[in-house]
Amino acid sequence: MPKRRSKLRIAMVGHAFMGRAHSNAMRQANRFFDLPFDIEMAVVVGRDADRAEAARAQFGFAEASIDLEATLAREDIDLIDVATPNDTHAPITLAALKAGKNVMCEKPLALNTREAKSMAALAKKKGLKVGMWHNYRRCPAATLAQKIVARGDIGKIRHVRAVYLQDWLSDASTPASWRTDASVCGSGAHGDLNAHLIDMTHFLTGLRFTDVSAIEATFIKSRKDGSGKKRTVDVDDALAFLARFDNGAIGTFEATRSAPGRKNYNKIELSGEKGSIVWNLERMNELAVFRFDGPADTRGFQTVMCMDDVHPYAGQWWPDGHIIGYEHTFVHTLVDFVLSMRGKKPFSPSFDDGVAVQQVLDASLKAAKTRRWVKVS
Ligand code: SOE
Repeated sequence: MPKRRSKLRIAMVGHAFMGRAHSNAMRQANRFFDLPFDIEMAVVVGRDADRAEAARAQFGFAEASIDLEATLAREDIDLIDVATPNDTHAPITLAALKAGKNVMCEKPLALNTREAKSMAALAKKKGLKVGMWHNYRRCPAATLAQKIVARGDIGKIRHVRAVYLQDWLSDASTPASWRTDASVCGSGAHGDLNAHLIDMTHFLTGLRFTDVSAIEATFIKSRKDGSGKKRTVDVDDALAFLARFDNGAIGTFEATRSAPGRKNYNKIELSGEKGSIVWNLERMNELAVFRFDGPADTRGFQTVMCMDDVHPYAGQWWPDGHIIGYEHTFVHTLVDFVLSMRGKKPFSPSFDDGVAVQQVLDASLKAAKTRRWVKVS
């Protein structure tokens, strides 16, 4: 008889792009990883009954609901997954924590540092398990990069060079959406894409940002929404910033949705005193590594394919070299979160990590608006 495991019942709020990615992770996690819980996709919560029902049927939840309050009041729900647009991360999370639920939340944690801190404080006060879906940390090659840096293989970090380039807002005919409305998303490419770069920098290097200076641009100042109504775009299309770190290193960061030809070009390069590392989501299973040791005449960047069983997560999937993709990074995130619910190992990114990202986002947005260097508090 197989050992019976306890159930972990999840209610997912929101069912668009991220809901699809998260629910796929919920379906795959037990099939590929040995977990202390059987994940049960209990409820998907939405705002519209027909759409929530369609998501239930397609994603495989047992029930659909448009009543968040009633869902939070249910005793049989263990974890609330927040997969909604940014302005609802804080209210949904705070309500879930008040109801005694564990929470996984999409990035960025909140619209601003104040909101993010209130979420982190309540989670601590309630002693509940919380985490964030910064999924790129858990690409095997990115996780390996963190190990390489922590081992000291490239020495003390001197430079962080990071870009996140997309092109879907290049064209003025692309409609307005919640992603171009500051009251819903907080900021544009900055909060959406620089949030990933900032989190990845924290994860890979352990460094903290001290000061930032920034420029931003909104190239297309109004767009029509789905019904043809003209909407002002009050967020950045692009925001670039310079940073100083607590160890004396310097960094450059650029996020844009107006870089024709760049689809999801999320690239980070670290230069240390002994070597360098480059990772790019568009070649997500490879890591470029350079080190000054070894014979000088064959020295150069080496491309490591991070898909052997010696690499993080890879051995749980397919035989060596049988590559994985974007969706697997969400599976890894969920797996580590679920493991952390039983074990002693804390899960990161935590809400404190989300606050740290938000502080850099807020400081660099302020730097762009005031055209001054701003200290990261
Ligand atoms: C859209 O720009 C988006 O889907 C982001 O919201 C994600 O966080 C990023 O991973 C890819 O691009």
